[in-house]
Amino acid sequence: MRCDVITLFPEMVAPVLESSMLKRAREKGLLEVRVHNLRDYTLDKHKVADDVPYGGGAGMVMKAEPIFRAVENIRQPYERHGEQVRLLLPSPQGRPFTQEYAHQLAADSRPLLILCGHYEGIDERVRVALKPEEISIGDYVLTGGELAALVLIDAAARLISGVLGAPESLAEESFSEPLLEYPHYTRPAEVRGLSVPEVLLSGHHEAIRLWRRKQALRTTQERRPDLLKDRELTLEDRRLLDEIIREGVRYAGVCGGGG
Ligand code: 4GX
Repeated sequence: MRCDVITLFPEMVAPVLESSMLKRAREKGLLEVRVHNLRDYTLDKHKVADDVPYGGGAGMVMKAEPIFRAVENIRQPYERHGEQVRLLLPSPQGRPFTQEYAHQLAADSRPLLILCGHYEGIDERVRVALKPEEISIGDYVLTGGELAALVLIDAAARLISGVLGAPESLAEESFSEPLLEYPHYTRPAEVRGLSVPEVLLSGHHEAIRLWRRKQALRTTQERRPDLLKDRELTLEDRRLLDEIIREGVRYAGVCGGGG
């Protein structure tokens, strides 16, 4: 996966790419990300990349010309090799980002070029001329597109074969399925008087599989019933869900949390 990021704040992006799994993916050559400072594409001596909005009002708008120059300069070497780039623009007005969308980005052979808007946004003429694919990572407002760009890169990169340790951790994970995760435990067997469910220490693989399946179904039923609605259930899942319903609600769900 190849990715170029255009931003006025490269320092917001670079450290995340130099940590954890994304760092390792880059070291393995599975992920290539280059961060470009939009200021480098300005032409005036003060390197101005934003300006006040026509018509007045609060905030600043990113100027069109530096963005055009950045996109053209970054695209050029790819196009000389006969490659099209996929231009992405994180924005609350974009198409909602989902796990399926992440798969689609990961599977695309084209390099991704992510344009990060900051402040109030970008001059509308950039949208008109370059027709970027607008993506929203959720219905809330960020200070800029940088964190959203990192979300896109992170979610897509981990789907590339070889980025995660074991391939099965991808196959059985939530949202590919889509079920929420079952609870995880690691050593010691008791901490602060809290123990690990007996079945996980039993070594009975089938009993463990069923327990995990049931927990995943329980959490999904309680917190995200929308994920189970209109879904074909196997006989096994149906039976586990019946048990769960008979046992009653154990987790207060979103009502008891921040919601
Ligand atoms: N999911 N923001 C982008 C500035 C902006 C506005 C319009 C381009 C066009 C966001 C989100 C998000 C805040 C990033 C506004 N840039 N991005 N920024 N939610 O809130 O993706």
